[in-house]
Amino acid sequence: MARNLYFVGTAGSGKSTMVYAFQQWLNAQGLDCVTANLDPGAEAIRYAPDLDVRDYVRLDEIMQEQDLGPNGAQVAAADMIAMNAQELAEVLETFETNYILIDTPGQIELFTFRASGGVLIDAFGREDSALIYLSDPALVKVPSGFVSSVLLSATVQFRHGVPFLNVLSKADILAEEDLERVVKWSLDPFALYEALFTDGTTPKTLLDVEFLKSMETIGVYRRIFPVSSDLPFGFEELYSQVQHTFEGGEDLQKD
Ligand SMILES: Nc1nc2c(ncn2[C@@H]2O[C@H](COP(=O)(O)OP(=O)(O)OP(=O)(O)O)[C@@H](O)[C@H]2O)c(=O)[nH]1
Ligand SMILES: [Mg+2]
Repeated sequence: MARNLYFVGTAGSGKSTMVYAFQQWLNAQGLDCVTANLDPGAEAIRYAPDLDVRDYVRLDEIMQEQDLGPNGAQVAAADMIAMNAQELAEVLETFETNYILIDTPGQIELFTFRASGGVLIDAFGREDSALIYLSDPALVKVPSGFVSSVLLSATVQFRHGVPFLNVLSKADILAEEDLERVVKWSLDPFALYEALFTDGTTPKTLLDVEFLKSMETIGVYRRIFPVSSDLPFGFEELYSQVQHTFEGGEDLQKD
């Protein structure tokens, strides 16, 4: 049974590039995988998707036919894709492979807040699924952004309820010391609390280390694994975390 890896993250966080780069990396290790594009609005993608939702639903056509703007059309498209979930699942079942790398729509709310995300996860096999959440360096390099990203990832975890990995995307654009700081924040809520305090932009009422610790307790505050699709680096660690996730269950992912 193939394992489904969903690449999820805010717009432009590097999902499509990571699907491409991770496929290259897996193939270079002699490991087989297929790719699936669930973004009907994708324009140029570097990998050649083995399953492409654009063959079923076209964003430009929906915009024209239903007289919608790009966001309204994305919402309509998400619902239409859900109607095709069974057919898409049957296509995926024809591949004999170990991993299916699944690229999700640009805006995270489409996959997270519309019903279609869960419908697709169910159709493709929920028990064989994991989410790879991409944190964007532009957001997480400052402490307030880091907390926002944790909260957003918690939203995704609550919504989908499948095993979860936290990746720092585009890690090559951060200076070494910034990278180390972000990783440290992901390991130590006290370090993050201190940084929030020093930064001074967070309202006092929100500065509460117990709040950060409680996110750690319930398991939504996770270690972040830096990955660069450009250089590339971090894929070996990502792959080993993916294996832990499936072999060791949820607990192994916590730090
Ligand atoms: N430096 C650097 N840039 C990257 C990396 N990965 C992606 N990018 C750049 O980030 C931008 C967005 O990348 P995409 O892969 O399209 O991101 P996405 O999340 O699929 O974007 P949408 O689907 O449009 O939301 C592009 O300009 C990429 O070249 C990386 O590892 N390093
Ligand atoms: Mg994309």
